Amino acid sequence: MDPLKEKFHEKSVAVRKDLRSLVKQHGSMVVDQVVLGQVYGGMRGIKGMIWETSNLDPIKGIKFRGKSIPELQEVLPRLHGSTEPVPEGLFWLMMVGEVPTAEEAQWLSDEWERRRKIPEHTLQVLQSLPVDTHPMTQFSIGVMSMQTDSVFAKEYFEGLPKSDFWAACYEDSMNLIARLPSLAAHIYRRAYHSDNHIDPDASLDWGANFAHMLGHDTESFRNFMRLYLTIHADHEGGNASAHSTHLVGSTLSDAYLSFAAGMNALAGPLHGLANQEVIKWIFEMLEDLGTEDPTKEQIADFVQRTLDAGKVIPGYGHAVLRQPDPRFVAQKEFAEKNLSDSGIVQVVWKLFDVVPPILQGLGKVKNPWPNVDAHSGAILVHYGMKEFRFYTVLFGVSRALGVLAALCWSRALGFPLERPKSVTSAWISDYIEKNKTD
Ligand code: CMX
Repeated sequence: MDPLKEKFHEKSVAVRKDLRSLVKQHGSMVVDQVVLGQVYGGMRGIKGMIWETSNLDPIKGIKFRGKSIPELQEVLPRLHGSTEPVPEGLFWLMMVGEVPTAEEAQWLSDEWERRRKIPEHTLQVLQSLPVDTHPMTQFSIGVMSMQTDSVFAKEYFEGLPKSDFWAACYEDSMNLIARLPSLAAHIYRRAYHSDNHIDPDASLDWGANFAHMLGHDTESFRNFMRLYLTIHADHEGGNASAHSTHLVGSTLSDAYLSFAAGMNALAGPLHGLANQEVIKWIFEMLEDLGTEDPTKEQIADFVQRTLDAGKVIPGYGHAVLRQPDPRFVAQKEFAEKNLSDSGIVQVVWKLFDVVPPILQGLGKVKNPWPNVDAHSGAILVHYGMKEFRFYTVLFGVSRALGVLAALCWSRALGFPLERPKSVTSAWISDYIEKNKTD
């Protein structure tokens, strides 16, 4: 057994044992109450699932195994002289709750390189699609096409006992994560660089090799990719991509099927697609205003016109957060250090000053602050990666780390089929009638 698998098994067996007695002892304890507004309001805030890998606080933002993004930047290993920690370290942390050593992160990097090759038929499937098929659609189809290699699906068919589900899920998750940068880079180079592909460099870590295969191969961009792939990885379990992966996974669909479901959720404009929408909207604004360097007054006018047209301001607002997203802040700090003279980045910073008071003024937006998607596009444009329809795929590659680590935990802890209760509006009316207090 490989070292991560062994450690994961040891940790998860211990947690599973504790959990059994915990549920036995306290299974009927009330942990939440649900009000009608939540039933009609997208189930916001209802505590109804377990997600071991990360937790989201409305004010402090995301913590991965209890560690904030600045703390991760302190403790996670760097490889090959990188200025940013490598995502391998975060995956290890999410899997076993321990910060890996540089040697352990390097082992994982080598392991993903060993598992990296995507099947030939996946390339053929992609080739059969119109080249302008949205990259997220291609990504999801590409992931689905690799399901032929699912260890879980094969072993389940052959009668795998429940106690070994976790091990097959681990193999699928490791293989899938290892392959995603190659799949994504293939989609990118096919769509935007005349099918001219770049061979991987086996000596590089996962994020740097991805930058290399995309063809934006400076040391600075490699570092941005390492940061990007780390901070987008997980955002607790209730967000749409995580929850979709979890829900589909709870039917014992394998990691490929479950992750593809999550990617289809990420492709929605209220979720991950917002990163493409942000930069598209910024470009429209610059064109409309006829300048690359708009004043704050000009920006405020365009923001107001967007709202008057009945649209949302992409990159702003969040279902849980009530402060600027620490993932936005991490990217801002990276940009301040590495590309503070970039014009497009400065537009993002002006938006940060202008948009929140306008949204606050509407009196209905619960969080007027920027989310993760408000910043990334401008940095990518600065590095020459201007094909914004591709941006959500980058998010998807990163999101695999969190949702697949969590899927391994769900299998190891033996979580059951997810099946919440729905009611009809007629039931609600009846319930109100019966429970009137006056
Ligand atoms: N611009 C304009 N109006 C906004 C807004 C924004 N950025 N954010 C919220 N609102 C509006 C909502 O549309 C809603 O209006 P109605 O009552 O008229 O329908 C009202 O404010 C209340 O919404 P909320 O409770 O503050 O926000 P929700 O939890 O319902 O939605 C989110 C959260 C992210 C979907 C929403 O803020 C939004 O649409 N933002 C823009 C899209 C975006 O950036 N999405 C990316 C989120 C991060 C990610 O998942 O990647």
